Amino acid sequence: MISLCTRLSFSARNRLQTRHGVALLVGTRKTIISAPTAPHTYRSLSTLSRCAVAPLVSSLNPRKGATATFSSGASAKGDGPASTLQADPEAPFQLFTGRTPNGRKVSIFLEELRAYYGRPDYDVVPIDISQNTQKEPWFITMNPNGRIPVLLDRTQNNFVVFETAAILLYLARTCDTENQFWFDPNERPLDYSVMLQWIFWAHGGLGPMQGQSNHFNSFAPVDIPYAKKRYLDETERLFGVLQIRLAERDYLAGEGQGKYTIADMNAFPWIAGHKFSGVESLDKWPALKRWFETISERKQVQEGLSIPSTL
Ligand SMILES: N[C@@H](CCC(=O)N[C@@H](CS)C(=O)NCC(=O)O)C(=O)O
Repeated sequence: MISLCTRLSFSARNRLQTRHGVALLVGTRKTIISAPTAPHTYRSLSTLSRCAVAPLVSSLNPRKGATATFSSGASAKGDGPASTLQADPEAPFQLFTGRTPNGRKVSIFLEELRAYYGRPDYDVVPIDISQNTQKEPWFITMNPNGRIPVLLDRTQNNFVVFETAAILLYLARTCDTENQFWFDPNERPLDYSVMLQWIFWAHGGLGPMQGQSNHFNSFAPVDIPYAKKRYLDETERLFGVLQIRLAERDYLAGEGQGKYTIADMNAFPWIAGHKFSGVESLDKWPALKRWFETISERKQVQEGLSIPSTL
C-alpha cells in the first residue's frame, strides 16, 4: 500500500479540469471528494458503480492552500476515461458519509484501524443529507435504502456495504487481523455473541429511537408533544440500559471489565449526540457518563467525529 505522501503526489500528477469540475477540499490523510452535483455526474457514478470504478478525483496538498478539481469523467455508457482518472485507485475503501451518528460510527472505526495498523487508506465522499443527495439515483444504485453511510471496497471489485453494523463487521473481518477491536467468532464465540448483542441492540433500538427523538424535537414541521415525549423517554430508558451494563465494567463486550470494541463504537456517536436529542446531561447515568468521557478522549474518536470536514 502506498503512503499518504505518495497518494497526494499521485493525485496531483493526475489533476484534471472539466466543465463538470467543482472545488475539492483535501484532508491531510484522506482524500475528500466533493459530492456529485450534476445529472451528468449521477449518470456516470451509477455507471461507475456497475462497472466497478469509483468516483473520480484529483487533489493537491491543502497545506499549500491549493484547491483542486474533480470530474465525473466517464460517459453514461461507461466508456470514458474513468479508470485512468481516479485520484487514488489504490486506497482500498471509499466512504460515502455525512456528519451524523451513523456516519461517525464508521469513520471512528476507520480511524482506530489506521491508528493501530497504519491502514486502511480511504477516500471520503461527503453526502449532504439536508440536500437529499442520498436519495439521488446514483446513490440508490449503491444503497437502495437511500441512507448514509455506504462503504465501497475497491479491492473486491467495488463491493458495496451499507448498514452501519454490517459495515463495522465487514471492516473488522477484513482489516482487524489481530482482533484488536472485535472478537473473532471462531476463536471467541461467546464474546463475539455478546458483542453482536450490543451492536444489534443499538442498531435496532438506540439509533432508531434517538433518531426519532431528534426528528420530533428538531425537524418535524408540526409540534407533536406526544411524539416528542415518547421518543425522548425511550431514549432516556435506553441510556438507562447502558447504565446497567456499564455499572460494573468499562466496555460493552468482553470478559472482566470488557474491551473497547466495535460494540462501543457503534453506540458512542449516539451518546455523543445526547444534547441534540434533548438530553441535557448524562449525570443521571454515571457509568454511561464515565464510558462516554473515556471514549471521547481517544484521538482517533475525535478524528472520526470530524469526518467529513467539508459539510
Ligand atoms: N440503519 C441504517 C440507518 C442509516 C441512517 O438512518 N442514516 C441517516 C443519517 S444518521 C440518513 O442517511 N438519513 C437521511 C435520510 O433518512 O434520508 C444504518 O445503520 O446504516
